[in-house]
Amino acid sequence: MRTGSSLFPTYRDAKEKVAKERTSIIMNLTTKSLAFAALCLSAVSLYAQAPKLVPVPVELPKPGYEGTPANLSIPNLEKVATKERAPFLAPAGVTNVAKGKKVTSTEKDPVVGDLTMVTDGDKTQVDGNYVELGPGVQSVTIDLGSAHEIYGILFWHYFQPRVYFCVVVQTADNEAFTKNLQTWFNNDTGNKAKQGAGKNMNYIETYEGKLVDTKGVTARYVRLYSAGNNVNDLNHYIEAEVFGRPAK
Ligand SMILES: [Ca+2]
Repeated sequence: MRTGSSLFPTYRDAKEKVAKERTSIIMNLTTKSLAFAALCLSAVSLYAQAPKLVPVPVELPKPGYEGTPANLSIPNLEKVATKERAPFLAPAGVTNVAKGKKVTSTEKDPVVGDLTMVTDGDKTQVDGNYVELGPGVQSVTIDLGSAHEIYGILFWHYFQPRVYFCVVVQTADNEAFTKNLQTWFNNDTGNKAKQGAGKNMNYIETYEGKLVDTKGVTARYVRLYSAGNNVNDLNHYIEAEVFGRPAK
């Protein structure tokens, strides 16, 4: 049997239930807001931790003899870029750490120029401003003197629009290239340099040089291979730059 006194508690219960539900919704929303705020804060802190990237200080030489030779019939050849290369980004403070560093080579006695020309900072695109290495597979090795974080390797073989073959770019921790050996570019599809068959494309030399991304790898040594070019069997280097900073 229902009485007035039992109706009132039912109404009160209903009111309390609504109030509880409201509180629960508010609590739930507050929890969600707090979670969202925490997420925002962690995103901000992640952003704060991420290194600020800036263009590396590439100083391009004045163009030498540019243009595409008409008789260039080379397989796996990259199209000539129609505009300048985009800025290459790396953490602030990254510079050319190869300048003035010691260079060794499979060519012990270059006929033209000498090995110091690879890192002397002079990349003027003129005849004679290069070291010439003998025919066939040859390499140059740059010793940075200590471990560096390396973001990019930029190099010029020649001042005319030639194609150099079997271009391989490597980094390693030791001079024998047995510790932490990593290959960053390899267009030696026939494995002539015995560094493994590469999948990158042949490219035409320009005043912008070839820039290879090395993703901030830590290494002390940089090695560049080539095996002749489309004009003759010789190898040349105008300059090689290594954009990095001392490893922590
Ligand atoms: Ca030079």
